[in-house]
Amino acid sequence: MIVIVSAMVRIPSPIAQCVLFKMPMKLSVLHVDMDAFFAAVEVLDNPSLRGKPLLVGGTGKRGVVSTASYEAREFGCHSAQPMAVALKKCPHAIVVSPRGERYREKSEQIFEIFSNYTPSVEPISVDEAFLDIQGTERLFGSPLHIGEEIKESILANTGLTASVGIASNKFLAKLSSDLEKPDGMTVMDQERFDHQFPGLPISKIWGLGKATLIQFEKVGVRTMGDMRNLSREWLVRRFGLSGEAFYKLCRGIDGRVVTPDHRAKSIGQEQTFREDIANPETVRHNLLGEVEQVGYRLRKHKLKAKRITLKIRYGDFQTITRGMTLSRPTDSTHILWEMAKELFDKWVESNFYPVRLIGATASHFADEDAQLEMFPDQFAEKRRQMDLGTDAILEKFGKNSIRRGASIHRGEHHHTDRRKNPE
Ligand code: TTP
Ligand code: MG
Repeated sequence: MIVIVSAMVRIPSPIAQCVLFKMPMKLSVLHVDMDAFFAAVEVLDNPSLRGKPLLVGGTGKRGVVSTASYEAREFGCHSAQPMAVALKKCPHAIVVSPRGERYREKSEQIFEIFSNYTPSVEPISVDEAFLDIQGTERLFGSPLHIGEEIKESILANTGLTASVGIASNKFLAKLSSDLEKPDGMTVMDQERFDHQFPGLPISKIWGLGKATLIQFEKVGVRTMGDMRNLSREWLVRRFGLSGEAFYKLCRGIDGRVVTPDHRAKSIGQEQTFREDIANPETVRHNLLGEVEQVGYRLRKHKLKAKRITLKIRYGDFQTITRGMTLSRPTDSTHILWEMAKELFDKWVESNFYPVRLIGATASHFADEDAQLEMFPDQFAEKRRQMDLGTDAILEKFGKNSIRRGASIHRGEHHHTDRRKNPE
């Protein structure tokens, strides 16, 4: 306890003063996250599964749970768990293979609905997005009204439920959408922020893993309110840049803005796991799904990227990136995955630690150099056809992803023109 006393904030910093003097919270960001997405789609298409413990995922030896229905979660099953472990916890669970194309179809319907409300939609994954709702009140009414309408529209058009969080920034909006899941609607207004936020466990901080939790527990910090008692200096000394982030987040401060794809300088996709993942295969499985999404979004926006970057966050919030630059821009999933896989495998070989978050980002958009087209890559057309085909039936984590991954792994169609530039 001595540690805490010595770390108490004595003079409020400018940020702490903002909090003390209560800057009004403008409800400008909406976060939507579908409930048990893959499982919910399966139930929709096969109503006899409703109310039953359901695991969607790979059934093979190294099968991984993509998601578990809420009924299966009661037995301790969850995403990114080896299927064998999940079945030990819930032997009577029904296992279903993922059907990526169906999830993509549903995902597109959902994103179509978002775009009716604002052009500023930032996709985070197939079933999740931030919406900037500033300036939409005149057209659509209060933030709460917009949130309710979006939920209703999703249900009416897709038959699925979503959880919505509305707040003054991305961090609070994402945290809020999770508070009343499933079918939740949470507005983090000033009153709720004052009353509920300080008591929330710090595990609600997006990306804060077990190792960091333990470090905080050791100094008696469990809640956001507890964390506020630690000085900025202490947090930075202990956690570096992450400490700076913690200092702000536990005060509900987050400066990140909603960045829609068409304004983005990069297109990325990331996955935060609910617990640290110690099995590299599981992480790789998720990474492949992300790269497929990134490729799909590049092609959708007619963009080609020259650089791919992996983001890896450990359980202690420490984040590293590994990047590679190509000599010519690409929108091919095959090439992006080859790069990503190489970066990933190199990192796994050198120092693998349990992972809390994995992300893939394509950046440095450029036009294809016309001159290079004079020497076409003989496999390019084949890859292009494959991408066009899979765009229609794109799988985030499903069977086709695994097949695609396996074929790439064996080095089929192996031809790339690239310059490596690991960071
Ligand atoms: P999530 O939104 O994280 O989870 P969820 O929608 O299944 O459940 P929740 O109600 O808690 O939001 O992920 C969306 C989908 O992405 C999920 O249905 C399956 C897939 N997925 C994976 O394939 N692997 C993973 O590790 C995670 C977390 C998700
Ligand atoms: Mg979800």
